[in-house]
Amino acid sequence: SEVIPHWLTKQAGLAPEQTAIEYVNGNTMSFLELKETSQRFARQLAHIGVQKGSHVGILSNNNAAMVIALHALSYLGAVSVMLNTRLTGEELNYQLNDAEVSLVLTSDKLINDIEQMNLSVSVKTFTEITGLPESDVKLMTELYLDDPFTIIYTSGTTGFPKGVIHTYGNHWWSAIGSALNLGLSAGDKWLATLPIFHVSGLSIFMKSVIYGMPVYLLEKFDEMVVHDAIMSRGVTIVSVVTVMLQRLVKLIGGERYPDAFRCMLLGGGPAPKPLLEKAKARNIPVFQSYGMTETSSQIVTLSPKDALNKIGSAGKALFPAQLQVAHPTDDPVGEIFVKGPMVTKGYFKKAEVTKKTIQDGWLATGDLGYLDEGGFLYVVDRRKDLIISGGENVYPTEVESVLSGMEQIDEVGVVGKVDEEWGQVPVAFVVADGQVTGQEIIQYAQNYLATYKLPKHIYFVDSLPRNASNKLVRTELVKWLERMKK
Ligand code: S0N
Ligand code: AMP
Ligand code: MG
Ligand code: MG
Ligand code: MG
Repeated sequence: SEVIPHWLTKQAGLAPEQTAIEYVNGNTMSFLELKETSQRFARQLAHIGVQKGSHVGILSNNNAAMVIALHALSYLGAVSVMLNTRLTGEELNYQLNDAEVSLVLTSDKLINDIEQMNLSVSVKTFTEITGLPESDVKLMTELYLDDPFTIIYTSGTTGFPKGVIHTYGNHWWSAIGSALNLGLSAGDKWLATLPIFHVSGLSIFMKSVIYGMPVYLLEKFDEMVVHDAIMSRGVTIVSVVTVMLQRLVKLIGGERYPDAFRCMLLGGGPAPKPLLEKAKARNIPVFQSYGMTETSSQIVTLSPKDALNKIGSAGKALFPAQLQVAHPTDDPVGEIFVKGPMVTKGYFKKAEVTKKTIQDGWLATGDLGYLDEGGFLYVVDRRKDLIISGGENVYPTEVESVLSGMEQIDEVGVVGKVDEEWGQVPVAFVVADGQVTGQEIIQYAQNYLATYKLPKHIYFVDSLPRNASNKLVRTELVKWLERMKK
């Protein structure tokens, strides 16, 4: 395995005084401070038994302590399992158990809610850790690019989430590929408002240590604060999902972003053409991209110089990546395959699925698309049945299996419905015994499912469309929805 110096130690040596993290209140933390704080945190974690190979959950909304914990775990050679704070206790326990997590770290803000959840492993706050004595352990001075660093769960078509393993090398090459595309500028400052528990937010902090670049850290998305950061805080790059861009476009009106603001990196799902055109009219330099948890962030990106004539395209594969569309017939549309050093080597403890999904390095994305004559990718459909609501994934089977556990429900089918705000939201078609209301169904489901997965509407029907082998035909449900609109 290739080996590089520990990237934070290296950056703290190259640019000790350089700002690593800047907060909304104006305070900053330098790379040297980040290194020293992370190393101390590592020794404190070691005091309670965290060691090489430990799996530690990080369950927090964006804050600096979470970034410090992440680097601390890398100094111990431990793996960070990044947990989505919108999940219920049920959903979290599934991931904690599957990922073999031995300890969860969280914030002071969340600890009370988390204590109500009955998580199956011990939970400590970042603050508690900083009060512990330091153990005199040897910290990692080098990183082996093939070693695992993070695990992030993503749902499969079967409904059960799978842990995507990212090695140091995956993150390294993702950051390098992005820089070869966007370029690096000495004045760059990347705004982090996307959740760090997603690879969209996490990858910004990997780039930060690898480039020596400051990150302007937001604890929560707020379009006014993002707007202000672009207008007057020297932010040059912002990563967003569609719903965020929508809110920003509404806000900007006649104003013009400063020229130093050079990239609005848009990803995580499809972007409606009218939105891209509006952004264009307001001179917002949108870079549309295509990527997924498995690719450690964007793997295909469209630059603004092509944005005009290639509107709707996600662009071309980043330099160290390859892209193919498999179309066994004359139809140019087919499954998208990607390959490259930023692509995961597999799912944690899921050898079978890994073998099926990644062959000869090529990852079968399950998404459908086509390449134009210039080699630009157009994504036309998502992974089978996947619903994306505001950048969060909802798998119909996951919602269906929860709802069908309700006694009064005989059959259920879930599909995505177009939504002004979120892009898509899940709705459910239910065959019930007549004794249950939509509200009761939602109340029941809340115990098991994150809010964004709850059906926004329940349609009571007499039967569900099924094919000859009695399988639910969701495409037929989508047609029912379309007919109802008329
Ligand atoms: C858009 C966000 C910020 C919306 O959340 P907001 O406004 O903060 O809501 P809250 O105040 O927390 O809650 C209010 C109510 O809204 C519900 N709600 C919240 N989010 C959603 C949602 N997504 N869908 C439906 N409902 C939602 C709450 O539940 C609450 O409801 P009530 O009041 O009933 O309790 C937030 O959703 C957000 O942060 N979304 C983005 C998530 C994300 O990052 N997705 C990307 C994942 N993909 C990847 O990581 C790979 C691609 C990638 O790397 C990438 C992606 C984008 C850009 C760049 C890259 C890259 O390549 O670098
Ligand atoms: P995630 O599992 O959260 O990483 O989500 C990745 C999925 O988002 C991909 O497999 C696609 O289905 C979808 N996606 C990402 N980028 C785009 C895009 N530019 N257009 C359409 N869908 C996208
Ligand atoms: Mg996913
Ligand atoms: Mg997503
Ligand atoms: Mg039942």
